Amino acid sequence: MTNQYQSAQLRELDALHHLHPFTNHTSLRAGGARVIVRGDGPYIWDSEGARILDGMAGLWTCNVGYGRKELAQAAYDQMIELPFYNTFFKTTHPPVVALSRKLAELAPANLNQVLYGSSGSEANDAAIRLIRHYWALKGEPKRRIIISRKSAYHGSTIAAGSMGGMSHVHAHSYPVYEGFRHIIDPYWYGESEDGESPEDFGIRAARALEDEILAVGPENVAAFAGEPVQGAGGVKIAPESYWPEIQRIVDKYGILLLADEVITGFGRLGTWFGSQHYGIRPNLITFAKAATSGYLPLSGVIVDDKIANVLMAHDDDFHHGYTFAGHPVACAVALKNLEIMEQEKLIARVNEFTGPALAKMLAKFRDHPIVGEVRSVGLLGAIELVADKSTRRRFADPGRVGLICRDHFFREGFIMRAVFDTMVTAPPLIWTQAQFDEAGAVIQRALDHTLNDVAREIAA
Ligand code: PXG
Repeated sequence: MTNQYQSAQLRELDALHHLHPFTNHTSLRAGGARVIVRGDGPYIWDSEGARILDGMAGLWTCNVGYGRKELAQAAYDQMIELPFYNTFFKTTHPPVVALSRKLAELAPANLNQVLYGSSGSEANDAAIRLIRHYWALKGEPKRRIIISRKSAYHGSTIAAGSMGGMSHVHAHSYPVYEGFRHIIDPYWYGESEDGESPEDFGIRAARALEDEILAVGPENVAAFAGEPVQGAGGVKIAPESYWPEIQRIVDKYGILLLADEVITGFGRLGTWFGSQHYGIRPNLITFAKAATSGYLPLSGVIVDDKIANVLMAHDDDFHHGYTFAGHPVACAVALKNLEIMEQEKLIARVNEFTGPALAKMLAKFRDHPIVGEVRSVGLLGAIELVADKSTRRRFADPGRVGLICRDHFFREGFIMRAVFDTMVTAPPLIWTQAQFDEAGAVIQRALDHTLNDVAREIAA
């Protein structure tokens, strides 16, 4: 059915009828989209027959790789059994019960209840409402402010976009909702002062939370929200000192902690949740993407007993919910996906093999003339492109050189994302040494080509 059109026709019809997310439609219309037709393991294929190594796991999502027949079978079986029923009005079904039980087992000990959605944005909207509802039920309705960080990405709905810290998202179409504040992100390479160690900077970046709490009045603050590692913001990995200090401040003022694990959930940092990697004790965890490895949309917010108990003690509805919350087919696929991760020990493999292999592959580029820094944690990695290594001076017109580099990756049959001039990668958890070698060779050539393109701008 979907193969009824030829490549050129697909591109033309796509430009005529399809509005893409986060896309410059002028340039899309001029150049046309790349048509992806198939995936298998770590590779995808485009409509011209080119094989592409996917260094982004779809979009931080397809952790078990493409073409898993077991996931298709799980969806098929569930569709035959019960394709859909809602979970409103005191109904439930076996897949949602089994998945909730499983998530409670995998999440930190005191997080035991799951509220579902279909996207990360929805999960964060639900979390925002739950956080404010919790404080209202506790008799502290003034506690409405949620503090998050600059360059955070929490989704595209108006509330999740407001909680996010991306100014270009804020700039489009709506004023930021009131009740959100954004503090400095823990981005040592970009934000630290001359000679400031990562550990000192981590403490300073975390103390910005305390400053903000005091500035707005602790009695008005509901929660702090953060991604354990900022993903779309540029794989910004906080120094080791950061999260313990954030936790100390959260505890001191008794505010809630929301860990947005839409990217870091399900193994990416070598633990089921990134909070476990950093020893963070969140009250709420939002997840999406890799819960099903992207085979079907499913998201949710897992809440701790403290929040659940307050909800249960209140004899009224929480007026919130999505038709597809706990969709049976998505839940069945998520369960099978988690089973695959366990059977193939993919999380242990992040610690023992894939994570170290990524770090080793990136380390080779540390001395490249346009590379300012490489960094990684688990299976999240970044390469900073700079005009001057010694001063960390950026190229003029941020994002321009990142796109040049990304296009070289593309031409070489490799996908890595450009966040301005930071090249980021999030490989699936199934890469073998062969894929790390292939990626390493492509990155070397692409960096060399990029250097060639911008040679005149490089510091001698
Ligand atoms: N939180 C985080 C941490 C995310 O990374 C969302 C929430 C929103 O999820 P949904 O399912 O509503 O998209 C995300 C999504 C990119 C990119 O360019 C990243 C995301 C989405 C689209 C593009 O890196 N992350």
